[in-house]
Amino acid sequence: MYSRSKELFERAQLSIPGGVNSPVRAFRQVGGTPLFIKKAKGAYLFDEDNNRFIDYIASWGPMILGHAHAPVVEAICERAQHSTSYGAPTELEIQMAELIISMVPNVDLIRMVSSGTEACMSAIRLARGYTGRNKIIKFEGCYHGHADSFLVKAGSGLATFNIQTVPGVTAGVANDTLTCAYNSLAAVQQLVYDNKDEVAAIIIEPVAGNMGCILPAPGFLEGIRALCDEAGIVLIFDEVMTGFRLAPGGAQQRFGIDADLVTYGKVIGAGMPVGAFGGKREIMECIAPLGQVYQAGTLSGNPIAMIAGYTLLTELKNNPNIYTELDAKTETLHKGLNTALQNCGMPFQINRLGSMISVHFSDHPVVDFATAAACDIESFKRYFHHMLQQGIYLPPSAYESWFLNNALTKEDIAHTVAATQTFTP
Ligand code: KE4
Repeated sequence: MYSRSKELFERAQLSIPGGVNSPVRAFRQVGGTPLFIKKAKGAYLFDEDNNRFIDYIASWGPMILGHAHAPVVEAICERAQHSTSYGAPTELEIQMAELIISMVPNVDLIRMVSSGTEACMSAIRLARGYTGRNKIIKFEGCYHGHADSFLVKAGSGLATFNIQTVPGVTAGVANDTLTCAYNSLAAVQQLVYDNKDEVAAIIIEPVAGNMGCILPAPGFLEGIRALCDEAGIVLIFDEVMTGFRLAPGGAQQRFGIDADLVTYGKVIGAGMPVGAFGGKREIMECIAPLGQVYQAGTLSGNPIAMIAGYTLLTELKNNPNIYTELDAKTETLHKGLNTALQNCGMPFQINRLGSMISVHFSDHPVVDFATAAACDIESFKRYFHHMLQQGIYLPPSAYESWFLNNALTKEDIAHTVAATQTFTP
C-alpha cells in the first residue's frame, strides 16, 4: 500500500532532518509513514504508490481551487519563459498590490515577502518600530510562523510535538512575548493593564486554525479592537490562513472588524512562496526605504510567485460565488460528519467557519488551546488512519484545521461521510 513512501522516507532521513522540510509533514502525532506525493490534480493527491486520496489539506490552505488549476499553471509556464526573478521592480508587483488593496479592507500599502512567517515577523517589527514599545501579545495555540517571538506557547507543529519552549529562543526574546488564552478577553485586558504603555501589538488569528479550527467567541475580536484603540496598541490580524479563504476580503470582511495591520500567505501565492503584510499608511510608511524599520527579501515579489497569486486572486475576485459554493460544501460535510459520528461511540465536537473545519474527540466545546489539548488525541490518530485507508487525506494532527478546496465534488464529500460512518474508535 505504501511501500514506495516507506522506502523514500528511509532515504529522506539520510539527508533531511526527520526526512521532511516542515515538521508537521512527518506524521509524528498520528504515527505511520508520511506519504510521498507524486502529483495532484483538482481535489486529489496521488502518492508514489499510485494511491489516490481526497485532499483536505490543500497544501495547508493555498490550493483553494484545487491542484494544478489550469489558469495558474498556464500563467506560471508562460511567465517563466521571461526569467524567474530579476531582483528589480516589475509592473506585475504593482498589479498584485493594487489587486489585493481592491479586495481587502483597511490596506493602504502592502509589502510582498516569501512566507507567512516573514509577513508576521515583519509586521511585529513594524508595530514595535511604529509604537516604540517592545512587548507583543499572542494567544496560546495560535501559530504565526517560526520567528523567535512567536515560538512561545504556539500551535501547529509546536502543539503537535508538545514543544512549550524552543531551544534557541533567548529569554530576552521570549520575555517580550506575553500570552493568554484565546477567547479570554478578560485575560487580554489584564495583560494590557499589567504592561501599561509597553505593548506594541496584539497579533491574533481571527479564526484560529493551528489548534484545530477555533472560532472567536461573540464580542472577543470586537473587545480586542476596542482595547487596542484605548491603549494605542497595533492590532495585527494574522490572515495567513483566513485571508482570501473566509471571503475575498478575509476575516476583516467576514467579521466587519478593522485591523491596523494584516498578514497574508498561502492562498495569496496559489502554492508559490508568497506572503505579504499591509495596513494603514501611517504605519506602513515606517518600513524602509520610506522609514527606518528595515525589512527586505531577495525573492520578494518575484514574477513567478506574483503571476501565480495574481491569477488565482483575480479568479476569486471575479467569481465570489466560489465562496458560496465552498461554504456550502463545507456545511454539507459538517452535517454529514455530525450524523456519521453519532454512532461512533465517542463524544465529539465539530468546529467550522466558512471552509475551515476540524473534528475533535471531546465531550466539551473546544474554544481554546487548553480544551483542544484535553481532547482524545488517540481517537483522532485512529480516525486519521481509518480515513487514510479509505483514500481520504486529513491533516496529520489534531492541532490543524482541515481546508476544503472548490474542486471537491458532492461525491467526494459523500465518500468522506460514508468513510466516517464506518469509523469505530
Ligand atoms: P509559513 O511561514 O509556513 O508560510 O506561514 C506561517 C503561518 C503564519 N500564520 C498562520 C495563521 C499559519 O497557519 C502559518 C502556517 N501554517 C502551518 C499549518 N498550520 C503551515 C504548515 C507547516 O508548518 O508546514
